[in-house]
Amino acid sequence: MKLTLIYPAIGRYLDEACMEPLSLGALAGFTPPDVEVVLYDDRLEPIPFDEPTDLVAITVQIYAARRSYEIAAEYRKRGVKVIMGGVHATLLPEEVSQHADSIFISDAENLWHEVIADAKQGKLKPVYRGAATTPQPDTLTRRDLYKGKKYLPISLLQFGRGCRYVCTFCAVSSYFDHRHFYRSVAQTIEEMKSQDRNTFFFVDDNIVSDHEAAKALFRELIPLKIHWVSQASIDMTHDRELMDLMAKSGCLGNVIGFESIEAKSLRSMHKGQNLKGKHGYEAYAEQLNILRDHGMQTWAAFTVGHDYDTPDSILRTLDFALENKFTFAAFNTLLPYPNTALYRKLEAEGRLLYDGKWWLHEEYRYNQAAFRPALMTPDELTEMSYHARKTFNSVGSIFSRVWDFKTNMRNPYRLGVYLVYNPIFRKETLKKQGIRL
Ligand code: B12
Ligand code: SF4
Repeated sequence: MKLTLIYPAIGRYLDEACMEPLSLGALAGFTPPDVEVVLYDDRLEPIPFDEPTDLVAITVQIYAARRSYEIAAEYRKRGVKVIMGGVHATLLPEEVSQHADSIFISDAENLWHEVIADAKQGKLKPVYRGAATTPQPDTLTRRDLYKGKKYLPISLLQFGRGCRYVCTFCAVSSYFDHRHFYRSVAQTIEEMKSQDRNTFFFVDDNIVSDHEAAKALFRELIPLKIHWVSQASIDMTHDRELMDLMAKSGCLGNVIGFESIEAKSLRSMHKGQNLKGKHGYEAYAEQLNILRDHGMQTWAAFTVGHDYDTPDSILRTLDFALENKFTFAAFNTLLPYPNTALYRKLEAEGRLLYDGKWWLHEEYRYNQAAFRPALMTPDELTEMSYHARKTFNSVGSIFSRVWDFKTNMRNPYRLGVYLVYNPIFRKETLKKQGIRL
């Protein structure tokens, strides 16, 4: 039997700075060795639709949903069975099942072997219900499938998945029902040793969701002398032992969801964990000092378009990011992902645009507002969020943000990270704005 794994692009966007698709490498790792497996990454190579195969497995995320359905249709036209899984298939199975012979809900670890057995007998079921679970127990990622493709030189892996918090806009919180699951430290280290790089991206939704579990991992990372990045919630700064271990274990920095600098906005999105009982600015000042003292090159993530946001508050958020000389920052237009509390609220208030299904709409473009914001027009939100991204990633900003001797100028390696990745993200910001999905 031959299995073809596909990672769809967003629309027809060709990505010059792609990372290895961990979901598919993991899936290949659960596949019995007698099955031939090939992988095509639509973001960087053409898909050979006419190449013979027995089953096509596509991972579906919301931005790439339209493209995923196009790819599925090409294969099904040729009589090849298609199974779809991933975040979007889990959060919106009714939609995704219209485009596939079979859909897979939730994590695949415990049930993928059944899919393969059924496919071998030509008896694929229409729906498989997996369950949120520990990442990749007793299996390794099939990294050989990434060879020869132009991925960034960083190895992706997962220690944990899920997050204990309940931010109203977050698809991960819905997918995992605010639970988290950890792989054993021993198996995580084994995965790291099974490949040849020493720079890693733990794609955990929140690597510090459980402080003690994170500390156990960080202690074992210290002797490996590696560099790593991940995603983490800012309340980690309240635990000095955690921060010390994080720095000693080679952490360069984390994506941190600041989302907003206004306390009332943070409370309204149920992200009070960012505040530590204080007002936005005040809490962040203290937390940022701790991050800087530990040399963290922070990727600050903001979402703009919350109910208290105005064009002015977006400008203040931009100033905050520039003043703090963040290594990287994202100003994402707040988007209602299906099956989240935010989606349900906006739907109930009649504020959704594009018939409530922006990800399928012919006229929707990447990073556009998809609902009516409370205190500005949708166009103002789209423009201001692009203005913030463009300004933060301008050449002048790249030049002025570098001057931080605790973070970006801490040593030549840190400076290298800053200088290599900032121009890449600048190019991507300008190129991706307004593309078709
Ligand atoms: C790492 C990551 C990235 C990396 C990309 C890495 C890469 N390979 O290119 C970066 C930082 C670049 C990134 C970018 C973006 N990301 Co991202 N990303 C993630 C993250 C944190 C982890 C994904 C991962 O690798 N998980 C590890 C693997 C092993 O787990 P998995 O993907 O869940 O797969 C398991 C199951 O779902 C299932 N499965 C998955 N696919 C399939 C397919 C089949 C057939 C089957 C049977 C099973 C199956 O099996 C796997 C094992 O159990 C997720 C959060 C999350 N928890 O999913 C967000 C997430 C997927 N990203 C998201 C978004 C929005 C984006 C961006 C669009 C952000 C932006 N505004 O630009 C971009 C664009 C991505 C793109 N498609 O081009 C959203 C998607 C929302 C949604 N409803 O679909 C998520 C869920 C984050 C969130 N909090 O909302 N991302
Ligand atoms: S802290 Fe981050 S991962 Fe956790 S629920 Fe909030 S947005 Fe989602």
